[in-house]
Amino acid sequence: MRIAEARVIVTCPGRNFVTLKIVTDDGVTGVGDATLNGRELAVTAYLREHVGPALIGRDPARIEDTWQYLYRGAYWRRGPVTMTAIAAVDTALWDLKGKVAGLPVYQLLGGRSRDGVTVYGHANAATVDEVPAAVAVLVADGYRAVRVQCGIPGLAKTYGVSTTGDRYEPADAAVPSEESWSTERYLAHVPAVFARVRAEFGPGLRLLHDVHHRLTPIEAARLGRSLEPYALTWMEDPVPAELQDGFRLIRAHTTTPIAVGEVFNSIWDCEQLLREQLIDYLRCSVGHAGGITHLRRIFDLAALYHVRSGSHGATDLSPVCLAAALHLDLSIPNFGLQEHMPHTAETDRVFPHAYRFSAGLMHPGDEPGLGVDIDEELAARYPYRPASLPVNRLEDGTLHSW
Ligand code: KDG
Ligand code: MG
Repeated sequence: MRIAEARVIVTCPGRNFVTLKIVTDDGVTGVGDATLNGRELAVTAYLREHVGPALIGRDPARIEDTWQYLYRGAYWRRGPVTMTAIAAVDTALWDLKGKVAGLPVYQLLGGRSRDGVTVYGHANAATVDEVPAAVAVLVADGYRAVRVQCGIPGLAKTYGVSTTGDRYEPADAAVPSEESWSTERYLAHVPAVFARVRAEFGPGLRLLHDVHHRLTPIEAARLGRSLEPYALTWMEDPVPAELQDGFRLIRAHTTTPIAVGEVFNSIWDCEQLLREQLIDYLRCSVGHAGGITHLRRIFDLAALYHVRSGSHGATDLSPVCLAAALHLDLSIPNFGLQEHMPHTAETDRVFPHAYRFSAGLMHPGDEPGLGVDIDEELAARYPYRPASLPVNRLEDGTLHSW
């Protein structure tokens, strides 16, 4: 069996997704997610122009060798575009191998380590008074873990909080829109949000919060300490993670657990944070961190340092990525939590899938491979629409960190 075609499909059923479909000479197919939010066409070109032609004629069973060929063989290593493209190839080859074997991918990874994958949902509200109702919706749906984001008094818009009442979709304009930020207003406000949620929902509900890389280490230390009474499961992306020594400062001041990794794309982004035990959850995704092969290697390293997985699963990761994440989540020993933002009905129709949600848990299903596909005819009805994530400025106009 040989790879005969590597097809890149770009579609926008409500938001943009890029999918790689690998087809063998005897007609077996595998799919991988190649979506990089706001940079979709860069990965599309990388796959179409550079990676796809090199795949033709290769043995699809040689997943590890193909990974090494695309990573070591490219000379230009790492980076989000390269690693998303490699991830798409790797994921598609695991899907294909599962179909050839007649087994779901989680069986190829060693089988189930748990009954289901605990997922967390998103509760977003404009004001503290509206937060309990937003959390209650998720609790009623069965979620046992909830990420809480709230509008900040004095700021017109807060990233992660919908202003329309619709589901939150951050990539909103062809040229990035601009939002404003105030660390002072934010730090003064957040503890009251969690005080309210804990008071209303008690100690049993797992609570999470995403800082979106906006603080300095000492500000993050202060936030973590102020949230300690509310026993969060994690404080996510408290600071931009280029300066990893900075996490020592946060760690020295607070016992609020730290989750990091959604913008990481290689094991080398994680290595110092793991080795120095500076984080508690690692949130890399199959789609952006080199696929199932590389992410499993990253999580194995994390396990040595008591760090659990908490993979990124926002709606800009396609159902193909979510399916792949669920197979990995089900099999690894150090699973922590999986993010789950349900896709729109339009997206779900374009990507028919076997995975399901019930009582706070997800399961990837038992179809051979990943149990997800792309309906190419339907996908063709949704042409690409340029959309970007917003940028962020302080109230005096200074461009600020994500
Ligand atoms: O593309 C960026 C989004 O996926 C990201 O902003 C969402 O932070 C996010 C999260 O934790 O889901
Ligand atoms: Mg995040």
